Amino acid sequence: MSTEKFAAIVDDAARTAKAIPQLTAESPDLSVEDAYSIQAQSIARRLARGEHRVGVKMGLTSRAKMIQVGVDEVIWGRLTNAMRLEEGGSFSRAKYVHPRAEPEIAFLIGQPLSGEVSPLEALAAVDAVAPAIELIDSRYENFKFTLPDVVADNSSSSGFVLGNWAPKDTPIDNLGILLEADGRPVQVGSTAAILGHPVRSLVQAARLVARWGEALAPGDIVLAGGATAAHAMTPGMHIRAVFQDLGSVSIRCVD
Ligand code: OOG
Ligand code: MG
Repeated sequence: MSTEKFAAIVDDAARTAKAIPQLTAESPDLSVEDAYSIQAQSIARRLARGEHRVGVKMGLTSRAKMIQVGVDEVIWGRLTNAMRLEEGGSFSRAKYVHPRAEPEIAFLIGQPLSGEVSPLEALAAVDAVAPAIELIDSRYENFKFTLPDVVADNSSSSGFVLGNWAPKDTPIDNLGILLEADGRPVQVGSTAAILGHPVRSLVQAARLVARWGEALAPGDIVLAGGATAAHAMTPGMHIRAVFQDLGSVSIRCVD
């Protein structure tokens, strides 16, 4: 099947919140290269509907995440304005297949960044950092996929919530994180779980976007990847991520 047809399949699945079989079930030879092209074409469909690109998300940048989904390679996906959810607001469970929330660090890019850069160069391009929750929603049945499947599905990206921006020189190398569901702790971790330091995720983001002919631009948001395993959301559930020194960010799941 053509990458264009696959792009329509993943895009329709996301748009209608209907689970689909893995693309690799039908095309076992699907390469990661093909998968990124499917992702780009599926995002082009969103842009054609009026959404616009606001940044990128990194995925599988911590051991906890790799183990949870059984894929151990760093991946990336694109963020659009339609994926941004209001901090302290709510989202409808019906619009997602099986949403999960994970605590992340967000970077606000101030200077263009692309290609091979050092952690110091990456940090120099940052304007601010914020606590964040990413809402991931694999479009595949049972949240099961291979590397090409998840890449084609925009790396499960479906929503994100940003807390308050903090100055770029706020240390973020080893901040304690608590993820609460309805006030009870469900995950505990540290920003150090993100490749040893979240800035390393930004270094990878610069490298990976360049590999696919893109760059990080001023105003872009970069999500560094989940620091803990993700937590499944059910209607009524209130999820809050509390970050040492950075504050907290929350959202509620409704019917
Ligand atoms: C893949 C996306 C991973 C992260 O932060 O590691 C991701 C998935 O878990 O469905 O967003
Ligand atoms: Mg994530």
